[in-house]
Amino acid sequence: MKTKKTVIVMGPDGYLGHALTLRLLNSGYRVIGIDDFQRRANVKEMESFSAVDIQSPTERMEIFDNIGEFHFTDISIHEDNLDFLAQFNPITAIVNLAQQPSGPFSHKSAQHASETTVNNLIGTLNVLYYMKEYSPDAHLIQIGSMGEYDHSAGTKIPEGLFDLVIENRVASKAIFPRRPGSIYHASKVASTYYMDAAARWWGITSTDIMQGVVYGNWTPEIQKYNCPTRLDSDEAFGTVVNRFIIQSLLKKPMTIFGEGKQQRGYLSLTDSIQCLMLAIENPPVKGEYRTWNQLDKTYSVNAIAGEVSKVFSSIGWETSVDHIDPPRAEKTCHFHYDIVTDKLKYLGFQPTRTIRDETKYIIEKLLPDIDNLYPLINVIKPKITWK
Ligand code: USQ
Repeated sequence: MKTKKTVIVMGPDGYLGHALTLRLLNSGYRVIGIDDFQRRANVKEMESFSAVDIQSPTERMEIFDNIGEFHFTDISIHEDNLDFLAQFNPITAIVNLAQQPSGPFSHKSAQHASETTVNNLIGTLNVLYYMKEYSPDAHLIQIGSMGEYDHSAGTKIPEGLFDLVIENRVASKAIFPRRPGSIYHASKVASTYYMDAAARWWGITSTDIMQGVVYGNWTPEIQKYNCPTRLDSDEAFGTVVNRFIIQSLLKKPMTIFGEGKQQRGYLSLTDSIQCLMLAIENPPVKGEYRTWNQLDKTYSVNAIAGEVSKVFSSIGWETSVDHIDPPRAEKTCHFHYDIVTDKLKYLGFQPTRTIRDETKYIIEKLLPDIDNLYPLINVIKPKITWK
């Protein structure tokens, strides 16, 4: 019998981790999950909840077990020893999604800043040391962020590495300059340097993904197994498209920060998982630190509000917008935003779902029980600021 390939998913209870676990199990991989359920606790701390009902951890495990081979351990990657993972060697890939993913949450207080830093950085270091000692042939895949770069730099942004030219001399490939927009993004920048160093020092193979903002809730496996991933809409864990959909369902104006002309790269949930699978199935050369930019299209926040409102108009539902004082330290005017995304194109990435597709899907899913959403009115207005 052919042995199944093994992938360690760190964070299988999170927004991306849950959807990735379903896809891997459905594709015949053996999946080893590690999670401390921090995302559930942090959303509770924001006095919020997932707009889409999600199963309990136990129910999710049962579903995973029924699809394929899934092993789970309830530990924190930044606090606990990972040596036990060696029993699952040979490991094809380790996907580290066990990270605190929110800029606003990291700016809630000094304690949140420090917890985000410890969680994300010590987590990455622990994984790298584990790999060095026990699984040197595995491939680490880590979600970095497009926000590691200066969004408003005004230059074309290459895929992480570029030819640095100073006084007509070309340096060997340099990491493109970083200028993180939050404490959270700064933790991602530091992880980038650790991963690059681990390739040079210990020959660790890795892919560091500079991902844009993810939206939506649909994947074919979520539909097939009726096992949704979470959909947050609070200021910390709700990304902008998802927030605008919920705000419009609640008949509240979409909260555009400032002028709303700031651009970002966006991609749907299922397309983010498609890219992660491409990373797993196409590892870099052994010992290489690889990095790429992961997004489908760039939009301004105003354009996103436009996309969401078009879908609502098509069902006769009125929407509105409110330009509010920007809570973050970011430019909200127009700037040149040009991101190279050649590597994923080369691997065959084909975006499949648009903002309109996901808006339509979420409306259909949530409309029948819309009354359940009303408490989310309390988490619309941003309270955390960078100031
Ligand atoms: N925005 C609004 N109104 C809102 C919420 C957000 O105008 O109610 C704007 C923000 O100012 C920003 C854009 O929408 O310009 C995106 O914000 P977001 O909250 O959807 O996403 P962000 O904080 O940038 O972070 C998300 C993920 C993070 C990931 C990042 C990729 O939470 O994990 O790293 O997207 S990127 O934005 O490219 O850095």
